[in-house]
Amino acid sequence: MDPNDAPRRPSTLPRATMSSPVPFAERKQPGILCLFDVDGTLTPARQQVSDAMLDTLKALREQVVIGFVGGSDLSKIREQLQLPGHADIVTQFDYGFAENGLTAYRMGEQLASQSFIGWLGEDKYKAFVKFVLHYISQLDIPVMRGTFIEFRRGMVNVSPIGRNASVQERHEFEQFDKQHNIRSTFVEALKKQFPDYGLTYSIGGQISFDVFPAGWDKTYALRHVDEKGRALPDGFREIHFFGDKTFPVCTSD
Ligand code: M1P
Repeated sequence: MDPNDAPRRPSTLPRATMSSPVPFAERKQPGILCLFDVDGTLTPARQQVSDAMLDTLKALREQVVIGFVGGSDLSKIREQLQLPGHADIVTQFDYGFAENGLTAYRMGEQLASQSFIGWLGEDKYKAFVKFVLHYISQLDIPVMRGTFIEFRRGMVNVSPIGRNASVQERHEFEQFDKQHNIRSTFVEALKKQFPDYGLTYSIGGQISFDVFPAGWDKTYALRHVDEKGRALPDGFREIHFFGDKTFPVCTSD
């Protein structure tokens, strides 16, 4: 389903919250986990989910175990997936993975996680931030807004135009970037500057790229559901991922 096509129910209309889900082993098709990317998959980029999409997911949840895997932090994902009158998103989905799984929930309970800054260390991070801000200050792009670096638990998100860009400005930057390769050139400069940092750069959205330790991409979320091919702890025999952009990522080493 194209999330743009789905009709929107008025936000004031009260809706029943999700009743308690049946245990994983009692789903109609047990042993199957379906994970969904957020931007461009469950919702248009940075916009709200439709009622039609939530209804579809609710019906799917009767069949299989479902989860979302977003790159953004949980509060941003809530802005997109949480519609008025619905239960909290970490209970509407069996698994909720924000920041690629660095913030993780199973059936509404938070799971243990690591942090980007703990992994990289303050000194290396400071050198990285200084380089990024200097690089952006030298760019000549049509529009610049605010929040050029967003510090998240599991990654940093770098945006040449700034994360405060409006929806219209996002679309324009995306087109500009397609012509001028602003983000891919930026990533190459970072890889050259920090070859030994062990970082991965992922250009997944419209106006930014994510930076995280190698291996901390969306596959990180699988650490919470499966370990080295052995299905732990929930015994999944199939895990399906649905996403709009499934390109190889660029690693600095
Ligand atoms: O889900 C893809 C990306 O979506 C957003 O990117 P942008 O703001 O550039 O459209 C960000 O949340 C990013 O972290 C995420 O990877």
